[in-house]
Amino acid sequence: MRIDAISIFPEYLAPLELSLIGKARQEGLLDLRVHDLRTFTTDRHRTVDDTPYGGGAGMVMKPEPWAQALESVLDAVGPSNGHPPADNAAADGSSPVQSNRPPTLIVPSPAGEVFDQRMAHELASREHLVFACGRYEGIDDRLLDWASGQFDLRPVSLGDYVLNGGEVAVLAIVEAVGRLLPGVVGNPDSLVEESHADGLLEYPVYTKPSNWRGRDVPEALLSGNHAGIARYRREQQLIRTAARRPDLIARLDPDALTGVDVDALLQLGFEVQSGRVVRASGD
Ligand code: 6GU
Repeated sequence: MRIDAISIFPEYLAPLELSLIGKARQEGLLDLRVHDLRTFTTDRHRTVDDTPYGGGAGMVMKPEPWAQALESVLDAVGPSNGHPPADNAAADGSSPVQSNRPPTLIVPSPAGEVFDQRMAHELASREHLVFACGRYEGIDDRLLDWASGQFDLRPVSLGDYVLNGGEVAVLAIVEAVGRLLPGVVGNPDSLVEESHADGLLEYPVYTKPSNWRGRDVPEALLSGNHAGIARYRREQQLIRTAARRPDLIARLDPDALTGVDVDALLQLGFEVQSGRVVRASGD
C-alpha cells in the first residue's frame, strides 16, 4: 500500500517511523511519504491560510497550495491512478479493477464520517491513501469539490470532539489500517480475537501468577477445557459490551447469535424482537 500524508506539521507524523508501522515501512509492506504543505506555496511568507469570506473567527486554508500538493502526489504515482471514477470503466463496461481506482483522499475533520473498524478494513483494501491534514477552521471548500474529481473523497472523523488538526487522525487511521495489511501483524490470529472483530468488545485477559495480590484468575480459564474457556470468554464479551457499549449490542445480527448468547443477553436485560436485539421490556 502507498500512503501520502500532507501537513504543515510533518514532524507531527514522526511516530509513524516507530513500532509495527515503522517496521512495515522498512520491510517495504508500506510505502508511506510525508509532505510539508508549505513547500507547495509560492509566496515569500509561504502562506497557507487567509481570513474567511463572510467573516467569523479563525483562518481558512487556501485552496491553491493544496491543489499543488495533491497534483504532485498524483504526478508521482503516474497515470494508472488518479483518474476520475467515470474514466475508470473498462471498454466492455465491466466494473473497474481495483488498481484503476482513483486514490482515496482522506480529509480528517470533526464533520466527517466516524472512523471505525469496518472503515479500517475498507481502507486497507485500497491501493493508495492520501491524507490532507487541515488546520485552523478547515480548507476552502472549493478545493474539496475540485479534489472529488481526482480522488475518492472521504471526510473522516475520529469521534464527536474537536482536535486542532488532522495529524492525530492520520496517526490513528494509519495504525488501524496498517496493522490489517498482510504481513504487518506477525500472528494474524490476533486480528480475529480482538475488540470489534465480531461487533463485541474483547474479553478480559490474565497472565501469571494465578493469584496476584489476593486476586485469582477466573477458574474457567485454569481448567484446560477449551470449549468451556471459549464459552466463558464469549459470555465476558457480552457482559462487557452490554455494560460499556450497549449501542454495539443493539447493532448485533441476531442470526449470528447462538442460543447460549441469547440466554446470556436475556440475563443482561436484552432480548431479540422482530429480528433485532433490544432492551428487554421487563414485562
Ligand atoms: Cl479527524 N479532525 C479534527 N480536527 N478534529 C477531530 C477529528 C478530526 N476527529 C474528531 N475530532
